[in-house]
Amino acid sequence: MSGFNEKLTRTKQAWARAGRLLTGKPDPDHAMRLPPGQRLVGNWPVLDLGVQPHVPVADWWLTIDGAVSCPQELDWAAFMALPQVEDVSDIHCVTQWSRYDNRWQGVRTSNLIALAKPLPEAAHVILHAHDGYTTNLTLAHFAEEDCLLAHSHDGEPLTREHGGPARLVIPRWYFWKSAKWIKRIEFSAVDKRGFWEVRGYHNVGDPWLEQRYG
Ligand SMILES: Nc1nc2c(c(=O)[nH]1)N[C@H]1C(S)=C(S)[C@@H](COP(=O)(O)O)O[C@H]1N2
Ligand SMILES: [Mo]
Repeated sequence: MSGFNEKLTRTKQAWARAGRLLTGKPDPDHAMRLPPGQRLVGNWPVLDLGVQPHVPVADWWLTIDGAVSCPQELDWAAFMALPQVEDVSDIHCVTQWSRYDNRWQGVRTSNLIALAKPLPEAAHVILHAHDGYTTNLTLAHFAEEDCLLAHSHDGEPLTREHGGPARLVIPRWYFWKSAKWIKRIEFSAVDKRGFWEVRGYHNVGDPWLEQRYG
């Protein structure tokens, strides 16, 4: 992969090594709405690797493959023909900003899972994006009912900077798990650490336990 901002990546990798931003106390009971070490923002920051792929819906394809019995190739029309839902959730970014009440529209990941029919050994999911970004999570976490493949936010099509035309929304984990510009969902028997996970970020990323790094 190439084209991403090497300097920015190295800086964040160094922060992970130094344990920077580890400031709060774990709150596994969610006694507060704001996870430890986070601050609430009113705007919506944009985070990427220094490239924002342009993917017209006419050229959009989603591959669902790996350890599944029914691999899928969905074009935009097929994706939009799936049952549509709305879900409101909070964003918690590892760089310490949180944003409440994000109203997402899209298709539940459970719906995509039902289409692809993972094999019994499929315990992990790896998300692949058009900018070369990857991130990994367990199938159980990917399947939570608040996880969406979203095409809209507040009723408006997702902008390019926020991952349009379609991105994952995985609200229970730090937002680096929510891959923008998604092109492939790979099911796997074995775990494969993603872009930030191999650069010092935590493999799980629970904001309530402050699993930023490790
Ligand atoms: N494809 C891709 N997805 C990505 C990223 C990225 O660099 N590339 N950054 C992640 C990180 S670290 C965060 S916090 C969120 C940011 O989403 P936003 O820009 O819509 O706020 O996207 C995540 N998904
Ligand atoms: Mo992030």
